[in-house]
Amino acid sequence: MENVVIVFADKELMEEEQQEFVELIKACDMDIQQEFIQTLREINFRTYIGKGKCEEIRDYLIDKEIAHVVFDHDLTPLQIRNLEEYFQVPVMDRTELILAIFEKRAESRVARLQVEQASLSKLLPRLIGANTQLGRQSGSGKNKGAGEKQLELDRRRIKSRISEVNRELKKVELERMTQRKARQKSDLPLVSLVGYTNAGKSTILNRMLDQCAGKEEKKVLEKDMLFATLDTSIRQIKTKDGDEFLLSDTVGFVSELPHSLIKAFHSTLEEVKYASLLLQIVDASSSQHMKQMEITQETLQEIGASHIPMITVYNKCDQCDFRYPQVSGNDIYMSAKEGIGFDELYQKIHQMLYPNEMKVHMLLPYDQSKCMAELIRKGHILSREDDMHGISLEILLNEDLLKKYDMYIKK
Ligand SMILES: Nc1nc2c(ncn2[C@@H]2O[C@H](COP(=O)(O)OP(=O)(O)OP(=O)(O)O)[C@@H](O)[C@H]2O)c(=O)[nH]1
Ligand SMILES: [Mg+2]
Repeated sequence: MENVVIVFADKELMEEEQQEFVELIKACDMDIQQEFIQTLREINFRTYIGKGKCEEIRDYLIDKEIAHVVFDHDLTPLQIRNLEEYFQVPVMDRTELILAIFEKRAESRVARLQVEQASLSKLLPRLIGANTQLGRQSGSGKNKGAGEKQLELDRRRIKSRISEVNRELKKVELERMTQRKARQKSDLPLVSLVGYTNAGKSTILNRMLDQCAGKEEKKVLEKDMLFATLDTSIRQIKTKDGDEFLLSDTVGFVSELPHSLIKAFHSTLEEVKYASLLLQIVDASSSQHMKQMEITQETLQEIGASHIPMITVYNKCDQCDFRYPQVSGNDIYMSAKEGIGFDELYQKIHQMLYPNEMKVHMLLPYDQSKCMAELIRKGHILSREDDMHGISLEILLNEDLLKKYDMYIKK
């Protein structure tokens, strides 16, 4: 664990935002030694915070073992450099903190490449800025200083690594496109879990797998920490009513998710665009859930998925006052942890995936019983009775099936 000092500085200081920042710090295995808070009247373009606060922090840092000074805000390369020079301790801004968490968590090759791409793009402008300043110190022109040469080398290396990583990521996108085409052929609809980090997306996927029985090895990581999931996993779900669909779990959203990260995680987030239905998972027990829903909406817009039909799942109702299980329009109130509300969720998923279905009564003669296979697969049987006349069904049918089996429908 690293010892760090944190700095909150903003025009308005919101307690919940500070709390979220502390969670991010914890997620990065950092131990907070001291907090500094400043309400900013105006931003100092050289150091972001004011001169007095800078002095206070520098005095605190003397003779202490502090690995980083972390700001709950993004800083310009110039501000970072000035602050580092002044404190003589490395400075991290919010984007770098989130990147550091992602770096710790990234396990799959794709996640690693994406994190590397984002870190390098963040690093490059810092080196470019450094050059102009060093250039002045070491005398520019023909006799470049050693420091400057080194910087130019670093910069070139970084640029070539960025192109390499980009090429790798392009390959991944192609692979994913091929997989996507194969999936589309399988004819199963894709449902995507989206929402703020730590809302319970992975838990919901795992509980649904439980209900498909015996798929322990297919489970994904669910954990009480920010950004437990960093890559997209897709699993096949079969409900007890016989519905089958693919369910994808992906990286959670967070406020001010750095743009560079959204760009770098393009191939992961892109999967969401191909879903027929989104399940927005909300941590209903968080006092911030309205704000978190707004952020989810904005992020969906940014990745081009805001037009996809959506069910809003208010999860963790066991920890707050909402009545559950409860369905209200396209909203579901449930508790994934207690396993309550899943039947309601499955029904809603079915309705949303097959909006043009109609409930009908059918009488299928026994000599037509081979049609049952298709009706079981594509229809949604609510009740079945076999008697001397044939098979009586109460069933939901889509438009195609309604036409095809019209002669057996009781009018
Ligand atoms: N009390 C309660 N806790 C829950 C419920 N659902 C999930 N959790 C807990 O919330 C924490 C986060 O769950 P995850 O499923 O990992 O959340 P996630 O949305 O996948 O998070 P990221 O992968 O970080 O985006 C875990 O500790 C879960 O046990 C619930 O219905 N009630
Ligand atoms: Mg997760």
